[in-house]
Amino acid sequence: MNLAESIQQGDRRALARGLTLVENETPEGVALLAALGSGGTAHRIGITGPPGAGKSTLVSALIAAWRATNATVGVLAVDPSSPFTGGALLGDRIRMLAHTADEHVFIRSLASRGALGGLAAGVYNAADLLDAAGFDPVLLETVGVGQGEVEICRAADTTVVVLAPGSGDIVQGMKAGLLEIADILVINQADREGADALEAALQSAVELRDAVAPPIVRTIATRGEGVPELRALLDERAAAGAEVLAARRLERARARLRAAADRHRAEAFWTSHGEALETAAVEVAEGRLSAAAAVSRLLEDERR
Ligand SMILES: Nc1nc2c(ncn2[C@@H]2O[C@H](COP(=O)(O)OP(=O)(O)OP(=O)(O)O)[C@@H](O)[C@H]2O)c(=O)[nH]1
Ligand SMILES: [Mg+2]
Repeated sequence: MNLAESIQQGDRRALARGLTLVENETPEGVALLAALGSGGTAHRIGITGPPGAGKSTLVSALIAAWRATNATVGVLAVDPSSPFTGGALLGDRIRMLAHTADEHVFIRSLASRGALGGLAAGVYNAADLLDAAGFDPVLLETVGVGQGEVEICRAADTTVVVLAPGSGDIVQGMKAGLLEIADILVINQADREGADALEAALQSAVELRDAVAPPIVRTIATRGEGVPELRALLDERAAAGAEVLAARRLERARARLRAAADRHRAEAFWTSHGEALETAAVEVAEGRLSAAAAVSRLLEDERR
């Protein structure tokens, strides 16, 4: 049996191997995705928000809710390389361990390799593979602190932004552009002081958006409270949102093609002009040439 067939049979070791291949965009990975067909039917849900908001706890509670109705759930947790969140990973693993014995749940941590374009492509491919392997929904957990994470959320059909009272989350969230990308806003840790204030702040912030204001849901992930409501909103979107999701998918396909073409072009460029870069770098370092002029020259060389 080949790898694609093993994955279709539900072989988890084969799936893990396949994920490594597609994540790194190896030729075998490309062939594997082609052999499996594109999938494209799973609801891809991005869960993002500031560090410690309770994303992993919420993901775990959502898994339990979906498992109760026999859904098969895939999770991609994008490990942040940032040192102040790195410590939470072990906790994540332990929390999620509750589900790892379940053959209808597949959880994978994707390492952040620094290069954002590359990481985003790896996440898209991994989501494709889980989708093609029959997981639905596919969840993507990322820490929403910067543009890179926002980028990864484009891999999702639906983006859930998780905030918690206090700790200036709202300000942080706005800075990272989180409110603009939210399809659903979650106020987690609603048992803590400041939930009302956060909700009021969110209400007035989302009213300023051009688009339809996203629903706001309160949860206490540790106790599973509010999770059925959140799940209902997600299922509703998956069921009724064919047009919404189609538009999102088209946007995603465009972004992926663009990124792939950019990478391809850049690679071809540096393969043929690598030496010219070195020469120009020396001139820029010695102050004989501005960086902008160096770039113009490299591009001109390419046209010849
Ligand atoms: N009081 C309270 N604590 C919560 C709630 N949800 C999560 N927590 C706690 O908040 C802490 C952080 O939760 P995580 O689920 O690890 O948060 P996270 O957003 O995944 O964190 P990072 O992955 O590090 O960004 C943990 O100690 C949780 O037990 C909640 O609803 N109420
Ligand atoms: Mg987490």
